[in-house]
Order: sequence, then C-alpha cells, then structure tokens
Amino acid sequence: MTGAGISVAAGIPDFRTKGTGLYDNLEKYNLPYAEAIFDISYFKTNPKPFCVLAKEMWPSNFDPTPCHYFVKLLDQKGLLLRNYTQNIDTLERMAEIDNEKVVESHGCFANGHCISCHKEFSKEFIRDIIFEDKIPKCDICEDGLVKPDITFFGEGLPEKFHNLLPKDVKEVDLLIVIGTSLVVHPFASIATRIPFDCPRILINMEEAGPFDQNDKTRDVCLFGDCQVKVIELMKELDWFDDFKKIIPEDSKSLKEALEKLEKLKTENETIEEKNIEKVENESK
Ligand code: CNA
Repeated sequence: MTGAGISVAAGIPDFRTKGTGLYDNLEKYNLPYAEAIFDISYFKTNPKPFCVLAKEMWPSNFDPTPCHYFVKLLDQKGLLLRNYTQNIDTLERMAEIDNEKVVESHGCFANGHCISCHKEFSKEFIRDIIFEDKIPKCDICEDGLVKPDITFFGEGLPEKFHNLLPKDVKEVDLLIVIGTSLVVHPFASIATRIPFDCPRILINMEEAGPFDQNDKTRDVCLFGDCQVKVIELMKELDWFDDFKKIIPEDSKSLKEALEKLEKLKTENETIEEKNIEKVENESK
C-alpha cells in the first residue's frame, strides 16, 4: 500500500504533512473546507479550484522515486502480489511497474470523462484546456464538466480495486505500507482486512492507521524518510546492486536519499562516539 509520501521526493506535496502538505496551502482557492477541492459535489458547483490545482500537479515533470523502483524490484524478484496505490501522479507507470500488478485505487490523470454523459476524453484534451486556465467541458452535453479520472470524495473506487481486493487480501503474506496517513477509506481498511497472522511493515514519517509499534508479534514500524528507509532495507537484504540496475543513474531523488543516509550515518557515529566517551569518563 503506497500513498502521497512516496512521491514527495519527486517534488509533489502530499495532503496532510503540516506546513508543506496541500491542505495547509489552499488559502488562495477560497474553499469552504480543505477537502472541497477534491469533492465531487463542490466540483459540480465550482470546478475552478480543482482545475488550477490540477495544472500545478499535472504529471509531466516528475520522476519516480527510489520507493517506486523498490516496488518494481519486488516484482522483478517475484515477490509482488499487488501495489495498491492512492497516488494519482502515474509515477508507477513511469517506473514501468507491470500494470497488472498496480491498482491505482484513486484513479489517475491518464484519462478523463464527462461527469454527466460519461463520454471519454483524452489526457491531452483535458491538459490543453487546463493549461489555458479554462475549464474542460463536454462537446456532447455542452455543459457537462470533464474531469480526469481521479476519484473524488463522494465517488466510487475503480472496478479493478473491488475486483482484485477480495482475492488479494486472502493471498497476501506480508503487507508493506509506505508514505500514507491511512485515513482515507475504503483504501485504509485494506490494512485491517488482511488475515490477522499476516505481518505488516509501516514505513512512514509518523504513526498511521492501525499500526501498533508495541505489537512485536505483528507490526514493524520504520519511522523516518521512506526513501532512506527503503534503501537501508534493500542494503540489509543485499538487493542494492539489483536496485541500481533498474533506477536511472541520474535519479535526483536517489542522490538526495543517499546523501541523507550518509548524513544520518555520520550523526549516529558521532552520537556513538560521544556515548563511549561519556561512559569512559564516568568509569574513570
Ligand atoms: P496524506 O494524507 O497526505 O499522508 C501522507 C503521509 O506520508 C503522511 O503520514 C506523511 O507523514 C507521510 N510522508 C510524507 N513524506 C514522507 C517521507 N518523505 N517519508 C515518509 N513518510 C512521508 O496522503 P495519503 O496518500 O495518505 O492520502 C490519500 C490521498 C492523497 C489520496 O486520495 C491521493 O490521491 C492524494 N494525493 C496524492 C498525491 C500524488 O499522487 N502524489 C499527492 C497528494 C495527495
């Protein structure tokens, strides 16, 4: 299960991180409440805020991050049952993770439809209009609004989610959750629908959903930057050489994560040296 946190290193803000998350930066849209920007009832009355935001977030200049390539590596190793992502940025497609293995649970920008007559519109059609700061409208029912196929609050999840989930929750033997606050349902409930004896790993900046860091029988919580944590994990597993073969050499987010890792190592070594010094001084 992945969420907006794995794409932050690509330059796309998440929703709920204090200060940098989208919800803390919506003043300019004059919304009645933050979630309104992705609410289908609100969109029907005022589509402008979403269209302005969609222009800013439009997936074009963003590259997949180490977390995306970690998922791809899991697949290459024959270990990936499914990647349920909440992200709408299509970075899984850009990382070329097998499409069969990915469930874009909240849809994505790849296509769009008229919300009245459901006529399909291409991504390019919608993009061109949004980039001209206009609102995409249907050419058949004239007033029908056209929006990318991302799931708004008040809309159902894609069929693929409902078709695959019942089988997947029975088959899964390890759940890895990365970069999500696990507050949006029904997506978040996957973590509790899996069998009780299925171990779960949370890799996130903060606590999320049902994870219990004190439950050593089931949950493992790795708190911190998810890019750094997946690199540490792959190094522990001796997978890092395989990983380097699939991630582009010039990946900016990989370079940044490796720099952070190096810095953390130096800080930990300094703390350790100071602790040893302290113990030595105390025993004198
Ligand atoms: P969220 O509620 O904003 O939560 C993000 C979580 O990721 C938080 O718990 C953060 O602490 C954590 N996080 C942020 N950065 C990092 C990091 N570097 N390392 C580790 N953890 C980090 O977002 P969710 O995905 O949980 O919420 C679901 C919404 C967000 C979905 O409907 C998405 O469509 C929507 N969204 C998607 C994108 C995208 O596609 N990139 C961007 C923004 C929002």
